[in-house]
Amino acid sequence: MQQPAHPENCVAEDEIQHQLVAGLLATHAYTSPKYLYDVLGSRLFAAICELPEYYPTRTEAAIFKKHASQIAAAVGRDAILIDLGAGNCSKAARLFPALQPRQYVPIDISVQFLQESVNALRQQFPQIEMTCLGMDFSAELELPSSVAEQRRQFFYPGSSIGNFSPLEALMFLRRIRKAMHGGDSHSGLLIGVDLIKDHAILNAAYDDSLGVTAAFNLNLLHHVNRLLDADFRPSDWRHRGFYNADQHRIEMHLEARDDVIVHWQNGGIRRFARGERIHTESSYKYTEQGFIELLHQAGFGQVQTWRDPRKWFMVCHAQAA
Ligand code: AVI
Repeated sequence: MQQPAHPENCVAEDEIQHQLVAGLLATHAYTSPKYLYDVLGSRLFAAICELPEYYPTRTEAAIFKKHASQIAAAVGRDAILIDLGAGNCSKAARLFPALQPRQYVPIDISVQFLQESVNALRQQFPQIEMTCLGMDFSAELELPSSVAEQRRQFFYPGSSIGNFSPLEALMFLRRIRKAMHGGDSHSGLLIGVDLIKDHAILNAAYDDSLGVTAAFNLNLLHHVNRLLDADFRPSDWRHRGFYNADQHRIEMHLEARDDVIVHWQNGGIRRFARGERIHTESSYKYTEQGFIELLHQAGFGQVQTWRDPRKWFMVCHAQAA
């Protein structure tokens, strides 16, 4: 399962608590989207990907399937395929027959989980060398010498780039570009990007009729309770998920159903008035041109794009400039 990485992953426990408290005490309270992904949160996200309203996963998969040979031509044979946030490695594995990489380098926070996923893949694709790396790639992308420097092709599907602000996204893309070193013309990035579209479609994708996204958002409170020894009650809060057209982003919030007082360790306390919100996630949407411009700013050159017939989602391949 692919999870979005966030710059704050992997920090020490007291740093996590400090960051969480700072967000909860801010005038406009917020939490990092990484707190959506405890064990239950990850399962709920997998369920979201199956929802009729949540189009990105299905649409991206259809683009990869339909344009596999063109995408493979852009990536080139014998690549070192570096999968950022690989999870169970399933998205990359579906591309192996078309891409035929020389080496596959899945990267994720938990190397143990990666090893388990890769063990099965090794049997299926014995000709591909597989090197698992456990690291927080959103904070740094220094790859070990076991990853060849030529023909590095980074893979970042799922529109996870949207969970960064545009400035964070630019910095992240620059880090990827830097990890291509001089950038031979065989180095590149294959990335999935969600596009701006009819607001009703966007709103439904993040506020589905079964309430799975609501459960995913509310579950963050259980996670925060464990991390901070806090006393949030999910029943005091309601899910809000909507498109903010001025900011080009989906916003997810938790909104207090009534006046609520929350306590946490060491005497921490926050009073929320009825209707007050905690901002839990943003998911930025791009235009094709806007994202290509961001890639150029980050130091990428030739860009190729593939979209679905409804133009809801885009897969891009960008070469190192
Ligand atoms: C992981 N990420 C790309 C998802 C998104 O669409 O921004 C997370 C998500 N949040 C609510 N639904 C899905």
